[in-house]
Amino acid sequence: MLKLYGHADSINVRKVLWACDEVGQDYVREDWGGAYRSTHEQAFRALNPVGLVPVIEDGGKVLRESNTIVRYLAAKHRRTDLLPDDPAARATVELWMDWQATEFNNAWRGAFMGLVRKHPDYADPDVIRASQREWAAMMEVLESQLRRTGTFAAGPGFTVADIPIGLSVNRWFMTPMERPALPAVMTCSASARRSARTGETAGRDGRVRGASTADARCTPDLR
Ligand SMILES: N[C@@H](CCC(=O)N[C@@H](CS)C(=O)NCC(=O)O)C(=O)O
Repeated sequence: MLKLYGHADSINVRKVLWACDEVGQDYVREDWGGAYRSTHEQAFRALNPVGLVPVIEDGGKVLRESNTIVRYLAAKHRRTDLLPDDPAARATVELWMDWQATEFNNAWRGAFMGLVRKHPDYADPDVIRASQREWAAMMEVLESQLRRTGTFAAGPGFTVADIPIGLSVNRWFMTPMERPALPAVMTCSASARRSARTGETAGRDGRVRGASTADARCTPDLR
């Protein structure tokens, strides 16, 4: 059984929960990080010297980095619809995941930490405003891409790229701030939310999705 280390309030842990659901991977999860067991504990550092969640242990293999874990799960379950074999198609999926992990993720940190988590290190209104501007610019990039593809980040079908990007978009809508109108993002996420609620996009193997995973996909990500 795959073991997932990390608390479910973490966006990066939620990526793994969502991916497990997509591929029908059973797992057990332990709360680490955040308000739970400290990732400074030696037991955790032995698994991940970087000290961040999520970490998984699967068949004796230990892996860290949420996007890597998401790709691992798709590959392990031979879900070439989620992560294509064709090098060019695969690279397109990966480039959107890399963009999420680097540019997109870094843009929203100041606004999210300041406005939602109320973290004292991000209390400066100038830092928050600068982050909001960068975040909006990244959302414009996504808006243009979604206009081109119709619905999903890397093309016409759902792929693993939509997991990190979908969760980041969730934060955009849930953060209390002014937002420019982004019609394609709005339409795509509305239909994704509807699908997630009725279980249309996941559980293709007929598996009933657990409440924890539905939570990972649908609830306001504001803790
Ligand atoms: N690049 C890493 C980032 C992981 C990360 O930043 N994790 C945060 C939670 S979202 C963390 O472990 N923070 C320390 C803690 O929660 O104690 C990944 O994608 O897995």
